[in-house]
Amino acid sequence: MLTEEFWAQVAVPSKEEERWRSKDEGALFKRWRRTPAPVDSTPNTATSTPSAQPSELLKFLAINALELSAPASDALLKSRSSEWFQLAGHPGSLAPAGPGTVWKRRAAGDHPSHNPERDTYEALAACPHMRGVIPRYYRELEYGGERFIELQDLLHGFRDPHVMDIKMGTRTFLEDEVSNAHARGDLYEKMVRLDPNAPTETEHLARAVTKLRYMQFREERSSSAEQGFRIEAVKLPGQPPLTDLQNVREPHQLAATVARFLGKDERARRAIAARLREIRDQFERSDFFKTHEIVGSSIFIIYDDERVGAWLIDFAKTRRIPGGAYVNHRAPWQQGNHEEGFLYGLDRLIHTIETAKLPAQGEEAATEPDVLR
Ligand code: I3P
Repeated sequence: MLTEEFWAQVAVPSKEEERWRSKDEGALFKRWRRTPAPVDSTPNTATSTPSAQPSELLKFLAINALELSAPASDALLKSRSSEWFQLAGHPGSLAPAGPGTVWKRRAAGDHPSHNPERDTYEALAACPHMRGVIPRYYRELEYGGERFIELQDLLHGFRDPHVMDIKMGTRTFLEDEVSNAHARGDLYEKMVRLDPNAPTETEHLARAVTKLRYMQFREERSSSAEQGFRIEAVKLPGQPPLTDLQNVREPHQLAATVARFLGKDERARRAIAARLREIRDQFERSDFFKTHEIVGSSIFIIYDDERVGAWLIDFAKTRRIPGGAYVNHRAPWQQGNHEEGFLYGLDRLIHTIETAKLPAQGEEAATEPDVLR
């Protein structure tokens, strides 16, 4: 069972947390309550029993308090800052389209002719083996002068589900960052929030760190560097998402977090492990992944009382390996080999899920609603 001491050790106050804390808890909690909405009954979930269930307010990587049957509109897009909470990823990058789809904004800095995430979705959607392990890809579109891709809303049809977002890989930055000497104040601030002693004297003086420095600091401080994955966020039914998991590093901490996600649900554990093994099999056979590095991608896992699903998401930093070289996704990274450790991490994630000790029958599952207390 997870203790408050455990969470006190791993939990880190974030801006998001400060935002929640400044609000009335009761009013905030209402944002996660269920609202019935029309449902598309043809989701491409893995080991699921599709059935027409009331939709949740919890949406694909996001939770919103808006009516989801309306098409994406100015009102929906503009209101994201006050009404949206994303479980992980760049704030404001997702908006509900609906019903059953979301729009994802093109990554900042990407040119229309260089849109790796769109290209990756298109390539994987065209592959009979890979199309089942990603959200359904519909189209690219332009709206209000910005480019989006429209994707299946993975949460559509789940009932108040358990959700976990796991960032994959031992390396979470592109190799270009190695030569990027630009030091950033925002990353320094984030670093200090996690560990005031982490910056060097020079970095303290400059009040800035490079992106490479920050990303490697995050990898080392979390489980990314050692385990090849880190849990970015967990959402349990009826509770606000837990996103302050930056210090979850050791195998026992990962196991405890996974146990909290699974509760006593052995059925979910078995179905999720089977689905992840299926994703691994498809990934290993895929020609696309032999020739591409897949940096900063996530595995997104959802289950409720009836259905289980897991998908590969986030391809903004997927790149073809230059010079026709191959990657195996398990070898250690060296500058120039483009390995990112995705499969190294997936092996360990599957092991963690298979071996996490769940609360025994009759034993109380951890129920702390707020990890920071
Ligand atoms: C961010 C996280 C993102 C990364 C972002 C980091 O750190 O690693 O994946 O975006 O870089 O700040 P944290 O999780 O600690 O908030 P990319 O994956 O797009 O590089 P950014 O600040 O340059 O957007």
